[in-house]
Amino acid sequence: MTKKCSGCGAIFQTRDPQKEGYVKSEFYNTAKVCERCFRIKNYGDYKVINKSSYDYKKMYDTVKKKNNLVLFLCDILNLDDGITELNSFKGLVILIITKVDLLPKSVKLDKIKNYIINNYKLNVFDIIFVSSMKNYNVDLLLKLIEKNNNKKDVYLVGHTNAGKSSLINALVRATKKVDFSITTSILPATTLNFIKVKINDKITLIDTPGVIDEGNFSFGEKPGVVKNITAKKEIKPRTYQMKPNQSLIIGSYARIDYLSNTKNSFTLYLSNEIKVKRINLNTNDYLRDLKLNSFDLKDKQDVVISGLCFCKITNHAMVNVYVKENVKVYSRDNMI
Ligand SMILES: Nc1nc2c(ncn2[C@@H]2O[C@H](COP(=O)(O)OP(=O)(O)OP(=O)(O)O)[C@@H](O)[C@H]2O)c(=O)[nH]1
Ligand SMILES: [Mg+2]
Repeated sequence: MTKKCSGCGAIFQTRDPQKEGYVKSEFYNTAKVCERCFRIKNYGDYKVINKSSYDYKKMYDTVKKKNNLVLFLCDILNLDDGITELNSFKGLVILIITKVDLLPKSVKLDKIKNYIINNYKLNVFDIIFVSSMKNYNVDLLLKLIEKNNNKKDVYLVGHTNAGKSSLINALVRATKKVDFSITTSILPATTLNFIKVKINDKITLIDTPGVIDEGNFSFGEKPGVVKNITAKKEIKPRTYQMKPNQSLIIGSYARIDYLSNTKNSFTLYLSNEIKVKRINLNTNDYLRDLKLNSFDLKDKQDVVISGLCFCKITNHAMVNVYVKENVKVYSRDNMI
């Protein structure tokens, strides 16, 4: 009989330590989790498993065709037009915006909800903001699932790292008062296969492997960089009164040059651990060898560097953003 890892969903195997689901043969009968999950949980030590995006897409496409209730998760810091993907699910969809504990408490979530409704044409039943870490709205979500679940199985989908496994763990804690844990981690592609978690006789939650976002700054990065750029606590926004010909240097990752000739206000939302420096644009070429993205922004727009930060800008601004190749950089109306 095949056995599955309760941490990542991979089928156990004893032949290849580099492949998913590996356990030493002496532990095959007793192990609950694979070696990789054991090491993530106990040592924070992560091994990347190379699974093709094709495999992930295939799993995702199976869920799209189902008539079940779907929870579509999106990290509040990675909100972009990728969420319109939820319109291609056949079942009833609830949009879950995760990790709201990372935004300053002063931010009005209703404003973001309106922002989402006004900017994206979404076919959703409801939009809920949650924090699995702080148990914010977890009970409310559970009630919503109970009320609207048409079949037993409820699927959680979304980009890798959106917080699907963490939310299942939080929902289990809320119902069964036990410390349950599917493996979660700061690095992408932690869950490798479907994982079924029975909540009660009427609800079974199904965790799915996240879709990999190749435009996210974390894609292909070393664990050290991912740890540095990922916000773990409430973000302290950093405001800079920008004068013409000034630049912001964001760690060793990106550079924003301000090219307009009036004063302006830039507020950066990013991990508190990233150092930011303001410099004179003309005397320093640091990071100018990275890919250039130019923007002519209207009043009250953000420039977003996917997975790294967003910069809220008050007035019309010409900016040049330098960041590594393949990272999605885009503008949007102020989200906050
Ligand atoms: N601050 C904060 N971090 C969270 C929250 N939920 C999840 N995270 C963190 O986000 C990272 C990814 O969480 P996971 O639950 O592994 O994400 P996932 O969607 O299951 O990812 P894959 O399995 O790779 O698809 C982990 O480091 C979590 O600790 C939250 O509510 N607040
Ligand atoms: Mg997961």
